[in-house]
Amino acid sequence: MKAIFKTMSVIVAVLVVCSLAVVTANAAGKKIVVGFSQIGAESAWRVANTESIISEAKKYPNIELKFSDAQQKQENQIKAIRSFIAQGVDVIAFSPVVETGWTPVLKEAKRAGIPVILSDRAVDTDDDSLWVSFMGSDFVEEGRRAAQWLVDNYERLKNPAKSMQVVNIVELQGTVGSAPAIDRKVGFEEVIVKYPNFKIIKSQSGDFTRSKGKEVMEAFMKAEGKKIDVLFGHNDDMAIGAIQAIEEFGLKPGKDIIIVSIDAVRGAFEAMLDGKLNCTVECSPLLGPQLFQAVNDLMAGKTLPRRIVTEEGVFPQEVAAETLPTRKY
Ligand code: GZL
Repeated sequence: MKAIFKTMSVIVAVLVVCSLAVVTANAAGKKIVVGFSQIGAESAWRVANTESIISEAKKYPNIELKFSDAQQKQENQIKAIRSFIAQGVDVIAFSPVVETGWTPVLKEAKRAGIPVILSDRAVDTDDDSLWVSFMGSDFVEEGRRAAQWLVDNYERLKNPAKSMQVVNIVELQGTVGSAPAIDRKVGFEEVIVKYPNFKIIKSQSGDFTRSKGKEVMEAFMKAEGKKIDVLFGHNDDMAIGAIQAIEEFGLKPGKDIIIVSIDAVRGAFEAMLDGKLNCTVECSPLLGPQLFQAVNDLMAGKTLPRRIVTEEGVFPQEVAAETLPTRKY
């Protein structure tokens, strides 16, 4: 009899301690812990994206952000996600550097009962239950917009007589295997194919960085030189690097070679004001507000939309001066 009483009193004591712990935690306002794996700092866009996420998290006293920078390496992102799982965070969010290779680690997050939000870029997995929402731009549409601006404006910008001849385009692609690089190319070619005189004569990855964009453009100039009529850059940073290569070759960027790129970062507006870039298609990095609104909604038991698309515009050189003062990144 005594033994039973003793056991019961131990169980009661444990229950009291646990419920006190829960009360203390709630009373102390247990924070929502968010683990965010960022790709790196490869471009001005990425730096602005990081700033948006970190500054927005600070606006929520109920949120603790664990932030990790992967230096553009998928293995570092996978390590970070595993670490977030081990720490028992409440939500994992990440911008996947490439589309594939995520299923195993996302299954581990699912087994741990941790919801995953995709920020900026999508993943290619056959199990859509592995993530709850994807927020970011429509990269295919961005590619379409770049090409449509080009075919609508090329004749006005270049020697009209040339407009009836073949227009030679070189393309600086983003990071190989990344959603923006794959989709922007798809969208651009979807439009260009309707205009047979526009031809992509060279296409190579500049990995979304200024330095690589310059290096690849130097190779394009060496191979094709004055044959090049247009540069399509998958982001502004590579286009800005390419501008240096064009000038060092002795040609005028924005005049001898028409340049259209994507992101609409401050550097692109400055290059347009210098007459060296002709158009930038907006891709907003300011995802922090959407992300933490989604986190709070998720933790309040709401169902998130599977897809949250960012609204964006197109900025040609002629609007650069009036637009630049209004830009937030
Ligand atoms: C697009 C983003 C891309 C930007 C690049 O949403 O993933 O990555 O276009 C950045 O500038 O490096």
